[in-house]
Amino acid sequence: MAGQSSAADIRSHEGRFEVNQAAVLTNTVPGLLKTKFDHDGYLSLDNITTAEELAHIGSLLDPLFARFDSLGELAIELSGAHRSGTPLRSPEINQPTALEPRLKDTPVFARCRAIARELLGAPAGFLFDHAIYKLPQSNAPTHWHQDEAYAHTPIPLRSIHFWIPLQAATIENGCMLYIPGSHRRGFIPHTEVSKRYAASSNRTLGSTLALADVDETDARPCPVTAGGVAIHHPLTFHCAGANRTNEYRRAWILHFGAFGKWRYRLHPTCIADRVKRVLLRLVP
Ligand SMILES: O=C(O)CCC(=O)C(=O)O
Repeated sequence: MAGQSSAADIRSHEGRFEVNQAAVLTNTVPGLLKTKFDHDGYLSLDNITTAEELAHIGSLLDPLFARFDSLGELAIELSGAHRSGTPLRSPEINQPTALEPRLKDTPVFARCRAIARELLGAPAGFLFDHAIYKLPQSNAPTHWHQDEAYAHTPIPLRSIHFWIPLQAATIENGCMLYIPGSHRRGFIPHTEVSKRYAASSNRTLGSTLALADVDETDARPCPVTAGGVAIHHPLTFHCAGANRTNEYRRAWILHFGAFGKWRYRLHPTCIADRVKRVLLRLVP
């Protein structure tokens, strides 16, 4: 941990924590940041990046969405089947950093990794990213889920997920909503809401999953100012609203995990799983 906590850096407000943003950005209160995150399973920060950098990120992501139909299995329409030339509502591109490596050179990428290190209490490495655009008036909310439901790993995720909107995220345009403390309930089985399809084909690519019967009484909308970020634990119940505005709602999402991909390469359970898969392929 880089510094000592002070009473001035964090204040309790109606039982919830507020963290002094300047202190976070100067890296002086990682302990308090972690306390809040561990308690709620999410937090939001202002000023993690600048308007200029958001414009730069948009200039790298927008061309990918412009050629959405050429991206094959990396491009998915979350609201259902999509054929080339038909309108998109909630397009998602997986691994945009693989398609546009300059995204990894952005200061906000390094800053998220540094925050992940503090929250995990371990060296953090990049695992995955995706970007989700919601078109104006697209009526395509993201269902309640835990990110762990989408992990295809033999061991649970130990990661921190950063949701970076490229404009202010509001209730009207589809900001994230969280259930505070829900990450402490463990993993809950999900149900299939719809199939997912690769861009411009009807080839299925898994399913969109959702938590059934979420009690929304405790749900907290998490609006984020332009330049801010919403951060969550892989078990935190979350969803995002539909975009009911006349502008795009764009978000870039980064996952950093403890020990990065090395955790999966070296963990005995993962090694055993890989050996089992190889053996199963060999057996006729
Ligand atoms: O951007 C969205 O609509 C949802 C994002 C989300 O649920 C996630 O990144 O886990």
